[in-house]
Amino acid sequence: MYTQAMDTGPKEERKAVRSAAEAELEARFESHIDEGDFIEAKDWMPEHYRKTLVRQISQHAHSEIVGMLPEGNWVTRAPTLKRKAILLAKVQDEGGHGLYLYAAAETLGTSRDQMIDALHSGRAKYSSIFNYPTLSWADIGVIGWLVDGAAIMNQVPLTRCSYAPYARAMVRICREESFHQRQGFDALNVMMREGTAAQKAMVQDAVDRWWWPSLMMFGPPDGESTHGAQSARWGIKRISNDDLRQKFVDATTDQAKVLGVTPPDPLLKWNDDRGHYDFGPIDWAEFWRVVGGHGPCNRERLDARIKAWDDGAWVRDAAMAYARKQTMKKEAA
Ligand code: BYC
Repeated sequence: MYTQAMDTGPKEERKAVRSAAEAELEARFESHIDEGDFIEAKDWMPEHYRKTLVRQISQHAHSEIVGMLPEGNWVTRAPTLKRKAILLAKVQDEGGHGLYLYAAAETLGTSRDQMIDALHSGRAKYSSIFNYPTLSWADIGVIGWLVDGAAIMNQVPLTRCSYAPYARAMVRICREESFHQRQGFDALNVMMREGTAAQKAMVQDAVDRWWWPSLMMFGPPDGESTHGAQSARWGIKRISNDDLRQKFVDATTDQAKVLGVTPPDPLLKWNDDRGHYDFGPIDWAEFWRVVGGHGPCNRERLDARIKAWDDGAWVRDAAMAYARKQTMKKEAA
């Protein structure tokens, strides 16, 4: 007699067998994580770990390529040939970082087209920092010093991230980012040492506008971080949002003294007991407004990316046609 009960028996057994096998795989994965081992693309991983990585790595990739836009605005207006060559190389590096990161995310089974579509449709995020305008040449120096400085602080721990393809991409990216930070500091240092009073004021104005948004780059406070605890458990994030932010404030406050600029925070003060600088409250309402798409340049940035994607369609088509032709030639030979 054919009954549903008979039908479900073997299925239930298969499910039980599968979940026992999965439980074993999960236990092995957890013990790799506990021992601090790296997870490779072909290793078994829980679906939530995969999704967390795709989210973070693709958002990181989007940040790199959207991050090319505010700096790209100044390539034609760099004050000297030397500064123009440096800026061109830096913007090109950011494009390269985006490509390593898209490639790392692709190893998790998500296609480049899916990631780009998520960016263009507003489903994926990119760093809040790139929704602010670059109003003067000093902004380019400050992006190098503060924005790349914050990026390095956040990204050095990612070279030890448990997912090996991401960790490997980060090693190369961090080497380049440290040059980016140095060139920004150097450009500001020249203006502060040899510049006119107007140039020095331009640097201070840029610091005033970029200081707080740079502190926001590390994400919401630990108590409000949705993914922080789980990502720490999995060895994706090695240092929490607030701890990284504090390290950044400590390092840059001393660098600001060397430069001769003043961070726009009256509460910024060394605390002997803590062994850190205390700093004032961050405007988290502004952060969430920007993350939610309502920053000064969100629309402009997204429109520029979508236009670049549409305008470049013929290049992608031509490259694919060429690759197909090469394959056909090889097969015919
Ligand atoms: N902007 O649970 P949380 C660069 C979102 S590139 C926007 O703490 P998580 C450079 C977060 O996504 C710099 N959104 O998240 C390039 C989450 O929302 P969803 C980029 C942010 O992932 C060119 C929600 O808030 N660096 O430096 O555990 C030129 C709750 O947050 C932001 C990276 O991407 C933000 N700032 O921690 C120059 C580094 N912060 O996704 C320079 C890799 C948080 O649930 N990423 N959110 O919708 C990370 O390390 C982590 O993803 C973060 C956030 C620390 C950023």
